[in-house]
Amino acid sequence: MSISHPTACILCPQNCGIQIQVGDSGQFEKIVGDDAHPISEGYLCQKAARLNYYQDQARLTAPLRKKADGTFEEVSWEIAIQEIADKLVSIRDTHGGETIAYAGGGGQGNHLGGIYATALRAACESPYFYSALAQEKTGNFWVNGKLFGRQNTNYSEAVAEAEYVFIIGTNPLQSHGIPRARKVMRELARDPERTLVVVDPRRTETAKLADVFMQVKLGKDAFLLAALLAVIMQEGLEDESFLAEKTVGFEEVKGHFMDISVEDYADICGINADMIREVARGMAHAKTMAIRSDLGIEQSQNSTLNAYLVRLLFLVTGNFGKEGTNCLHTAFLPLIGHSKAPEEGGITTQVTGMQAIAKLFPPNILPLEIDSDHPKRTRGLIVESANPLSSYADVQAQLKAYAKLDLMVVIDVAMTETAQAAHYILPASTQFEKTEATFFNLEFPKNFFHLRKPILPPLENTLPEPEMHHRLLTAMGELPSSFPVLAGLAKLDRLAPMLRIFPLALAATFALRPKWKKYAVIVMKETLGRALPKGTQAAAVLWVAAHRYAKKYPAEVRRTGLAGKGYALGEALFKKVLTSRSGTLISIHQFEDHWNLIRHKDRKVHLSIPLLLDWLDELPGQVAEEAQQKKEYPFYLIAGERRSYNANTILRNPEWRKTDKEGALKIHPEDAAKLQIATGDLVTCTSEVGSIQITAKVTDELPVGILSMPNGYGLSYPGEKSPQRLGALTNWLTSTGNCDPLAKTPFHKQVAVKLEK
Ligand SMILES: Nc1nc2c(c(=O)[nH]1)N[C@H]1C(S)=C(S)[C@@H](COP(=O)(O)OP(=O)(O)OC[C@H]3O[C@@H](n4cnc5c(=O)[nH]c(N)nc54)[C@H](O)[C@@H]3O)O[C@H]1N2
Ligand SMILES: Nc1nc2c(c(=O)[nH]1)N[C@H]1C(S)=C(S)[C@@H](COP(=O)(O)OP(=O)(O)OC[C@H]3O[C@@H](n4cnc5c(=O)[nH]c(N)nc54)[C@H](O)[C@@H]3O)O[C@H]1N2
Ligand code: SF4
Ligand SMILES: [Mo]
Repeated sequence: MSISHPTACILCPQNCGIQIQVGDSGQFEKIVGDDAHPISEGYLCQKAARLNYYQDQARLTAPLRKKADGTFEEVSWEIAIQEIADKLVSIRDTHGGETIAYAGGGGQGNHLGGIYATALRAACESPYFYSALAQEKTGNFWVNGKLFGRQNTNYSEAVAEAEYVFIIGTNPLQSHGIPRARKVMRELARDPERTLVVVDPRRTETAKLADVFMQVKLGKDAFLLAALLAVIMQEGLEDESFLAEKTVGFEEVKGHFMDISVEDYADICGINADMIREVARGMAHAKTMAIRSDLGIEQSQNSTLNAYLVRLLFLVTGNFGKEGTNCLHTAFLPLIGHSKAPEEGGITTQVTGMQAIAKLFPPNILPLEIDSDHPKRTRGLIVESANPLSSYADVQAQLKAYAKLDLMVVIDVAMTETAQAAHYILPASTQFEKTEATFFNLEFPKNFFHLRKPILPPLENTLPEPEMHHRLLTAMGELPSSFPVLAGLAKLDRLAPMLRIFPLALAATFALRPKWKKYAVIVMKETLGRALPKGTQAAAVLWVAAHRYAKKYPAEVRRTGLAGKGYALGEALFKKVLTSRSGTLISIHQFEDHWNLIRHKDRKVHLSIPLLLDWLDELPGQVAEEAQQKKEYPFYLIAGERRSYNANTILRNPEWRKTDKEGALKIHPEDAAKLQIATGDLVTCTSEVGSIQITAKVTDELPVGILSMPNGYGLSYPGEKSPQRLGALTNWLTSTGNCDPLAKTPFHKQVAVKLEK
């Protein structure tokens, strides 16, 4: 008999609630939307139905160790863990923890492993955490730090409610990015009282719904955004009372926009000046406006400046912290932190001197940190739940660098491109075989959290990541394998939580063993975690999260229907998170409290960022520079388009795709005619660093001179005779140097290439 289990889709950051009907032999029989999920409310896209290709994929079934001839041999967990631990200790004690780096920490559905990995990083004394977020969002985080006071302030966007919606560099009809995206976007498009503006160089599915489609020239968004702001300020359309009450520094900002020629900037970004004026006025006069942006302006020219200009647009028009606008939100467990600038003592990397932003380091510098003669070059690399050799820039540079590592460990569920390069591979249980959660709960005024329970037993010989991290710490001599006394007290504590036996015992333990404090997550998992319902051990960290959150936002937590004060409220929230199978609301905020989320002491937005205002002033110079660049690579490739059948590199079996099996390269009919290319032809696409073969598709959805291909294709998967590989890997073409000067986020949407039939 099959049973239906509530869980979540793990294919994009929306993590829609789903119900999976599991058959007797563990097969996924049916997947439907879960109406009880507090945010997705039963919504799904077509990808969720294909999750069986994740659960039933060719798995890693044993720890693997690389032999001298480059092939792998199976070893026991004991051997793998002890050898990895010994090597980590040896690198740390010989060269220093700064020569060890960690990359990954979770994908679209799994962030609990990354939390437990903080203990492993502490044991390695490694300050370097490379994250996929630092190849898209760190420019945003840096700007948020300046405007709102901390880099870990982040905002939501009320696309579902706003009267005027400005979508730039994102295609929610395919990539989602907001809850129930297709439904919300179609309702918005149908409503005659509301306006949808879409900015994209490509006529996307979302652009087709727009009231105003601004087909911007690739990478020229900064000119468009600056022109919109110039119209608003030159026509005096800014929200004066909002600016006076809630912000400082407007006069200084304004000075940089008053002399901008809207006509000139309109020419450069390829959009009619009248259209720019109409949209600027529309934004300023709308009762409520929300802006949603994503990779299209993050992974292209001027990305950190773009982040600033987008925020100025909603701030200058007063569309912030109110219903139907952009609002800061709280975090149950934060995805990111706040990093000090280097001049304030913030840490930097050894070889390239890169600063941390939001506690993260950018993948684009990783090959340079390894492939160097510097005495403190990176020598040990742990990759967990990420696939850099397909998702980070410049595969060749990475391959060359990884070959120089003294130790490379990959933790994954499948034999990935990156795992192939490792010395050791550790097989993880899938996200349906363990307790998991993401920290992508980024909503305001209602915020939620979804703890997912395992719905299948773990595949034999695989382990959840928290268990691997504990075993590594034990083998490194940092922690015992169990904590019987504290675990016993944790069991008692669960019988009568209000006696606070566990927190007192935990504090006493750390007083006695101060060294264990930095491994607190593991200690909790092995004590409190063991007292939780079977299979939910890794939820132990949520106990801390629940208490912290309830202490910080008591009124907001109580509005969800929970009773109690202080510690009791924390316990109630923990219990609710632990027992709600479809996810639960954790807070309901009031708009007047929004301003407490600003982290500047004066609770105001600090509008002026001199470095970015200088960058803005220098924009026109870019045009002259580009004109001089040689035309060896006449096309710009958008290297990584979200389509119906891609989901980063989570699904490896190409059979999961119902359409677009080879991930076609889109090309404009004029360009195709010139090169005598027809749909279905195999073409060679070459950049400065590499070359791929890919199937062409002729379409006028792109402008002349621009090509587009999907991300997440070209992964190797075991076939009947040999590994099959359908489609091409974008990152053979991308280089590490083509990136934002400040955040080092790659310009994947703007790769110069040439094309041959
Ligand atoms: N189907 C699917 N959905 C996904 C994912 C997936 O792999 N597949 N991945 C998830 C992840 S990790 C992320 S980060 C999000 C990303 O979500 P999005 O950012 O929405 O996705 P993309 O398609 O990469 O890029 C968005 C748009 O930017 C446009 N663009 C390219 N260059 C420019 C430019 O210079 N200016 C402007 N204004 N636009 C430009 C592209 O044409 C594209 O329509 O999607 C998530 N959702
Ligand atoms: N050229 C180009 N490159 C891009 C992009 C682009 O648009 N263009 N997009 C970028 C973006 S926005 C992102 S977010 C990154 C994403 O790139 P990555 O961070 O590398 O993420 P995923 O592709 O999601 O890889 C997740 C890995 O986790 C593994 N996995 C799945 N479940 C588990 C589990 O439970 N435990 C463990 N240990 N492993 C598991 C999968 O097998 C897979 O190997 O790609 C980036 N790369
Ligand atoms: S891939 Fe589709 S179903 Fe899955 S979380 Fe994203 S929007 Fe929801
Ligand atoms: Mo992403």
